Amino acid sequence: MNPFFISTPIYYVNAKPHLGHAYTTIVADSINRMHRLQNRQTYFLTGTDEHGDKIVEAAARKNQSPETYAEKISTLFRQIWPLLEIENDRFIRTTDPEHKECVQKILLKVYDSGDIYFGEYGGHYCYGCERFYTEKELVDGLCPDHLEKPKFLQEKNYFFRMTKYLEPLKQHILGNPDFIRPERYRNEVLGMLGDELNDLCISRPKTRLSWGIELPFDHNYVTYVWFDALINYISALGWPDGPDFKKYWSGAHHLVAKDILKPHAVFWPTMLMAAGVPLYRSLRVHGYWTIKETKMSKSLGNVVEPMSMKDKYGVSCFRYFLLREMQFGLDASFSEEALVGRLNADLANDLGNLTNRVLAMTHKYFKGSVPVTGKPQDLDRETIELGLESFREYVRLYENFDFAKALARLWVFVSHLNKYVDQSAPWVLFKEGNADRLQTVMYVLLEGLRKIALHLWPVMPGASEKMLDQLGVKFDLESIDLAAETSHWQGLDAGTLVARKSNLFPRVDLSLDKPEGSKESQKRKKDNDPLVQFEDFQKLEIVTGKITEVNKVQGADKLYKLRVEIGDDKPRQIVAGLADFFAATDLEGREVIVLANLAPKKIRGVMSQGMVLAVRQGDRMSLLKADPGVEPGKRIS
Ligand code: ME8
Repeated sequence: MNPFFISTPIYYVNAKPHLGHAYTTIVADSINRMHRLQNRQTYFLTGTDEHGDKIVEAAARKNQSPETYAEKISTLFRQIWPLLEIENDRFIRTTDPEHKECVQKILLKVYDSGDIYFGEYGGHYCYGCERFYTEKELVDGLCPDHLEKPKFLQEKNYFFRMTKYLEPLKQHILGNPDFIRPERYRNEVLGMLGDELNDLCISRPKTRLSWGIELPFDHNYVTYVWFDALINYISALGWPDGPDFKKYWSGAHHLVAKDILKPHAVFWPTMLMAAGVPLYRSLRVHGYWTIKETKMSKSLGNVVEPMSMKDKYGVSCFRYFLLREMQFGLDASFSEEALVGRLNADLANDLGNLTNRVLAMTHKYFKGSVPVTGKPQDLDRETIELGLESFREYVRLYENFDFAKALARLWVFVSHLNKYVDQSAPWVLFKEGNADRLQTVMYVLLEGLRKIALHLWPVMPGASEKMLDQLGVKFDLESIDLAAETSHWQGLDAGTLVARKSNLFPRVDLSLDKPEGSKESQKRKKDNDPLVQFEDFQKLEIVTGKITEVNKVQGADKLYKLRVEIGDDKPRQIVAGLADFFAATDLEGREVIVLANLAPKKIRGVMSQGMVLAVRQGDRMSLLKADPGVEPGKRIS
């Protein structure tokens, strides 16, 4: 069996980890564990991307050097992953000396072969994405991801002859259907290759940016951040001669979200071709976690903190929800209600109750000891067959990155076992003294639970190991034979002692779970109180602003799309119902008051990031503003 290599993107260190980063890293951990469970040799790589404009800007905002800032945020990522039961083999940083050396080696190789040349280029540069956009890629003149107007830059730079490799790349994609998955992203990339793509600008003059890896052939330039970052996937393995590179690279799978499809599906494979390195095996692309239909992202400020979810609901439940809720490849919406819904239905009700009932019956009928199985009847045989088939399908779907479908398939069996308890009614068998049948039924149930717990290890390792422990089994990775587990119904030894009960997945009630008088119930009371507490008011970020641009929103007569400066370097785009009251020219240059931390929302397809405060009297609208001379960005207190 080929060794398995899985990587996540290396995350920018311009902000702390959020749920989107946690999702990708949990998926990587979980698919890696599925391979570990089958005793394959595996390598799981994650890390941080630390060079570039973004990091310099974020560090400057905190009055820190890029080195200090990068170190601080990178440490946060490294500390959080183990708490989410993520077990990576290596955490790479683009500031690691071996990585820098590797990037320079590749640059020199490609330069020497004539695929890097010096030229002049002008283009629309988005600092958020750290890349140039063509006119065609912009939406209403803005970067589609950051909703900001890119800056037009013209300068002399080094270019990678990417266009030379586009046709070979297309042929590779056509000849290898699994190279980019799911299918929709493969088609998207084939579409990109049909468009006119240019050579890739791979340097930045040091006069503009010095926080990067110096070009080995020109000391006045540093490497473009993507050319630096993508190489982490092989520098971590010790390219070209390292034993890990030799062992793992042919089984390399990259995991990313759709935001960075192009760098991974076009830049990276063409870079590998130019450097004479074989291509990775497959690219697996997932969709976005959204909040109320808007992408969760640090630049929009609507992120969910993974640690608060873990602290509130437990790591197992959090991991289960992420893997069960998102259909891999499509967007999924995050809400605590949905998380609690899954926790209660799937974990507390279906699996938790079943485990509790079976453990309690084992104690009642057999003093807690696993019975010897009797002769199976039709109902037992059907159950066993369905179970084995469910486990096989589950593993197949899981290995295909279809996590939600895999878990749904496993839960068909969990639900079946719940029915099986009712149909075979062990309490009646006990009353009737039907010992042989009772032993068979209880063995089918206990062995079913053991197999379920084992198969859940990639999803929730901690809970899986505890559940096995409750069934009297010590989890031992080395001794597991998953192929055997899915072909026969044996494993639990008769006489094994099981726990009295299992409370792994307690129910959660979002509204009534906290008793009267508790801190939480007092908070609930406060939340319903019509009077606003001071700390609630403090949450509102109300600031002075200035309207700098006004445009109509297509198909909505009452709405304007405003560009509002609020002091920081990022102007806001706000959709406001002001068109009935003001001509566009009346609004341009007006000073206003803005609620700046309103959750971003799409209005008529246009993203709105705040609210302009106004007073309406009859058919007159008046805009609030501060006294003359107050600059944009001052907070109202
Ligand atoms: O792009 N939903 O780093 P980054 C799902 N440094 N996943 C999300 C997400 C969301 N709302 N938001 C972020 C970079 N992610 C580069 C990568 S790789 C050589 C260099 C996850 O910090 C997802 O995996 O912006 C996405 O691709 C990644 O974070 C982007 O992380």
